Amino acid sequence: MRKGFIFDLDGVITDTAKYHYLAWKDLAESIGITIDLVFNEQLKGISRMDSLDRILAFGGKSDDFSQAEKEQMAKKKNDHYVRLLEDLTPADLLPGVKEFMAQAKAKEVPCALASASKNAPVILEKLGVLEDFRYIVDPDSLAKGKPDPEIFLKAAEALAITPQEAVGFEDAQAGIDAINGAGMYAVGVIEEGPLTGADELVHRLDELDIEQLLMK
Ligand code: B16
Ligand code: MG
Repeated sequence: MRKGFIFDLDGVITDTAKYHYLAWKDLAESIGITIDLVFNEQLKGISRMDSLDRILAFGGKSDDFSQAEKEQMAKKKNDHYVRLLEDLTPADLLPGVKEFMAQAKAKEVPCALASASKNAPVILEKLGVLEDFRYIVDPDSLAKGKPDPEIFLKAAEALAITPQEAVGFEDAQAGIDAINGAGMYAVGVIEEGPLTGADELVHRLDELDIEQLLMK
């Protein structure tokens, strides 16, 4: 019997990946690295600094910058990303999210957020769903990012449920691997895939029957 839901943000609640991509693409261009949408798939669910490391490795420039320069680059990307978030509204919720969250609320299923994004609280507020989450994991409190299960385990603990009582929702492979590592039921949210290891795949959250999901 499942008792709580733990959601990823980008790709599950809203599509901020397109803004992350624009901001990273600009930053990468400024240091002579060209990234494309295929490469961008590898950045989904990955923390800001780990994303930068992957971009530098992709461009063969892993050893070209000091830690201070890397932090400056990550800040520049984030400032750009935050500007792109300014116009976010509830209309930017992914299809089916509002309906699914309303059902969870009606059935009193507690929800938590397990996002790698340090911008998550601001994004949830702009989307008008901040109140729907009982707990948001602070990514700064984590020793390891996804695919490590830590972020999902922290969320379950905060909801006072066991991992076996939790359902995790993710769009990225690193996230599905984290949910599986935590021993939770994994729902994969896909556009066109591929995503491996999920217990169930959907295109939008309101394809799910909450009663059946709670019985898993
Ligand atoms: P920030 P999620 C992740 O969100 C994004 O998928 C990933 O592209 C991003 O680098 C990461 O958040 C950190 O975001 O720079 O805003 O702290 O999928 O875990 O909700
Ligand atoms: Mg995601």
